[in-house]
Amino acid sequence: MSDEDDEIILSELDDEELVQQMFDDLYDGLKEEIEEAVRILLDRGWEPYRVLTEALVGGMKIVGDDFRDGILFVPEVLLAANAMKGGMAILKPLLAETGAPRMGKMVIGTVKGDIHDIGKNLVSMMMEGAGFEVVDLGINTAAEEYLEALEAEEADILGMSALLTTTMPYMKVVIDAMVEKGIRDDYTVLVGGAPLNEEFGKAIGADAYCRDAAIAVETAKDFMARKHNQLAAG
Ligand code: B1M
Repeated sequence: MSDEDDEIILSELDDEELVQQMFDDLYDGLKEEIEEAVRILLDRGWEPYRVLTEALVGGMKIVGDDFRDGILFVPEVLLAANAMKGGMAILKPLLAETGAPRMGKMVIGTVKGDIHDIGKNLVSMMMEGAGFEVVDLGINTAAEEYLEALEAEEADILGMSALLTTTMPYMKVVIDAMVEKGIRDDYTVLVGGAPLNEEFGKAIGADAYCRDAAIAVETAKDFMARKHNQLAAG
């Protein structure tokens, strides 16, 4: 760390400056600084969800753009991801603290061949915060692992994440395996990830494409409400 950086005292920055500084620190992969800044914003009364979306996700967008443009490379992006995870770990218990009643159970994982997990982790956190039980299968998840977990966990929802155009078709492999096994209609299938869109979700036979974590929560709630109504009617 340079002398110049030493002079920045995060707690002395106003909110706007602090968020800008967090963008820089995320970019530089400075995990401890990100953790400190998250705590400062929380102390100042920011809602955990606001810290997550405005400071962390906002900062990661800049990292993503420069990665795409060849300005940042994998090692730097890994450090940024690590710093982001440090901030997310502080927010996770707070987002889950809503005390909401159990809404349903979701099995989620990033598909086979894909190791991106930040978005998936965010979805898991937000779902837990909304009262869902989440079984996270991690990254690089094969169709058999999804299917086994759905049955073993008696889940309501399958969530799949893919960040690569080369791995998103694997979602169809999983859904086809469910169809083949005759269990497709036993679960709500939600998919998400930056390269996906609504059309893709429909084409592969998912119930819905979720653009972000907040939409995933709303969509999951809608489907659970429909399921309860059907059960009540039948
Ligand atoms: Co990767 N990477 N990466 N990467 N990486 C992307 C995805 C890329 C778009 C970068 C770019 O070129 N602009 C590009 C993909 C291009 C393409 O396919 N068209 C890319 C590439 C090429 C690669 C490698 C191939 C690079 C290489 O090795 N040459 C390699 C692939 C490795 C592999 O998976 N096999 C690779 C590796 C990596 C790192 C390991 C360095 C790191 C991942 C670290 C980690 O996740 N632990 C990384 C990162 C961090 C990124 C970017 C920069 C950021 C992704 C991220 O975390 N975003 C990404 C660029 C970008 O997306 N702009 C990029 C923040 C996160 C909050 O957003 O994941 O979109 P997102 O999740 C959102 C929504 O999409 C949605 O909700 C989330 C929250 O709102 N959502 C869901 C996501 N999943 C959901 C599931 C649901 C519902 C909603 O289920 C119900």
